[in-house]
Amino acid sequence: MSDSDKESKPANYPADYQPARVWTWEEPSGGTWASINKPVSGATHEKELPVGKHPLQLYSLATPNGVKVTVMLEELLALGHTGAEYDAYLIKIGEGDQFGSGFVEVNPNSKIPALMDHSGTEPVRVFESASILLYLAEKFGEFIPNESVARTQCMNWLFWQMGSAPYLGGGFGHFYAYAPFKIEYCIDRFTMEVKRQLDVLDKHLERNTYMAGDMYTIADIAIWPWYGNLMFNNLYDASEFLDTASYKHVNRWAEAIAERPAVKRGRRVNKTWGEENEQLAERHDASDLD
Ligand SMILES: N[C@@H](CCC(=O)N[C@@H](CS)C(=O)NCC(=O)O)C(=O)O
Repeated sequence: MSDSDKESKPANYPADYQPARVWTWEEPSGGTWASINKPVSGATHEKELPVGKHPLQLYSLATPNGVKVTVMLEELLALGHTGAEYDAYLIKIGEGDQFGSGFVEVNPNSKIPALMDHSGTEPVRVFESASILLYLAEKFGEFIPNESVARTQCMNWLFWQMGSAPYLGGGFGHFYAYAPFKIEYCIDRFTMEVKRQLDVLDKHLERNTYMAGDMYTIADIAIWPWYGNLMFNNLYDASEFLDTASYKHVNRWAEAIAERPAVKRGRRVNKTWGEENEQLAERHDASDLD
């Protein structure tokens, strides 16, 4: 690093690292997820997935991406769609279950949530949480507007979530909560972006009851587990740091959704941490949530 480079860098900038010409994987990074991160895809071990009695088989964990799907299924069941009955099996991502051969066959990207629909003549695999929400919304004709303009607004916010949440989770959450040491440059960069996103949501929710207007849709179901949970200090213990109380319209929306009985049920499924009465490792019957 030249003297002029050093002068332009903040005092706490890690000055001694220069990337090699070609990156090689020499050792785990040391962060919270170091033991499961690797630069190749595919199965690491043979492991069949269990299959229960219901048409829909979910393989997941109650992270925000997982909760999107269990909330959607509970909402569909609440409307009386018995075809949305499901078995929810636990995928322990901290222990590498997502790299088992059976899971990789359902989702080659090795990330929860993953869904198998056995209701038709051929089983259908569905992965990526927004794809699962859209699949279920279309299959049951619920939580998605029929009219083209309203449907497009719903899609805008559904895709907004998929593009934005990685900055909140993989960016802000990683460097604020999981990295082995605090790097001001990274925390500043992603805090700025997350606060900008919260401001986008706050301004939108000042004028709209839900993300796509008056109707509660898969856009809300996708956004709430991330940005709603942030309002309740359920993610990264970061509410104070991000001053989430100041986003009052996001708080109003988050609280209204949290009161929905299906949301209360869905957020418990595949949860193995927190208060004991909030946990349900696997769900195979509606009565499991009584
Ligand atoms: N874009 C994907 C992201 C899914 C995702 O990142 N899942 C995380 C848990 S929230 C996971 O399975 N991580 C395991 C790993 O990265 O090995 C989706 O929305 O479904």
